[in-house]
Amino acid sequence: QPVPGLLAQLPLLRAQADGPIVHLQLARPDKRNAINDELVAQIHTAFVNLPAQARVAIVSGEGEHFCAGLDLSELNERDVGEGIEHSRRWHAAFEQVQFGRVPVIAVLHGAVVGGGLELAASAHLRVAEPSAFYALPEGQRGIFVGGGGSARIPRLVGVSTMTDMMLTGRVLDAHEGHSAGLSHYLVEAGAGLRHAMQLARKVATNAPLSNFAVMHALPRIADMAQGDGLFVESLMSAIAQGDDAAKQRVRDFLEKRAAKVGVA
Ligand code: 1HE
Repeated sequence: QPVPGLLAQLPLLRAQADGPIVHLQLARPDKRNAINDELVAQIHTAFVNLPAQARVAIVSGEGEHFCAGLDLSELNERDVGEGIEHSRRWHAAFEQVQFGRVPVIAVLHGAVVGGGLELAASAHLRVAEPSAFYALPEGQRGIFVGGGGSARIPRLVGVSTMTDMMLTGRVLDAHEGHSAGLSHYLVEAGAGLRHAMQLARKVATNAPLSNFAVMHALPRIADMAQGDGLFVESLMSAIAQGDDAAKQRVRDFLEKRAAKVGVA
């Protein structure tokens, strides 16, 4: 169903809700979902204003491609100062994707390039279809990543692979991208959204505090020195365990009401 409220008023992002799952679709297919100033602002607005019932978000692209990256038609209008502000707006928007309220699943097909790959890298899970291809053509365009790519993409594929993609313009097909670590799931053509919905339903059944810990504590701990990370882990795990949801789930398992691992 369409999502009521603010999300229904964003013309470049089509929002649909299915219970706790909110699906946001980039809706500029005639421009291959290139992200202009308006679209980046709408991504920001959408993730700040996810409806209260949302427990998971899915991001996909309308048409033949996920996203062609930065809208290059707006690039030449900016001076250096405006360029910094522009990049910071992307950072603010994608910060809400990665460190917002709910886990985000990206469905990737066709071009996942430049800023499109930066958006995909901000999501928590990536489901790719065989048509997906990945590139960072910033080098060819005379620019640099500005949407958080230099911080997020090396954490998926390593600095070395990103260096290759940026220096040589190398395009990774869906299989190469999958092997490199860009997607978690590589599914059949046309099956991306269905698969993402299945995953979303699983993610939505977790205790919200567990999902919060995975989204907010895990990447921060990974960036810490081990001793600091272990200390934060102890705090986070005690907070999660102290929650009623955890106590109930553990009781359910001990009293044989909860599924065993590996049993649907
Ligand atoms: C665009 C853009 C765009 C398409 N900005 N208008 N990104 C790139 O360098 C990728 C550039 N795009 C492409 O290489 C191709 O368009 C695709 C491989 C993505 C798709 O090809 P195709 O044949 O399906 O479409 P097309 O015919 O190339 O494009 C259709 C229309 O979309 C056309 O406009 P039209 O008015 O002539 O119909 C294209 O101009 C337009 N279009 N991509 C503007 N990117 C925060 S920093 C991030 C830095 C970056 O992202 S740099 C990478 C930019």
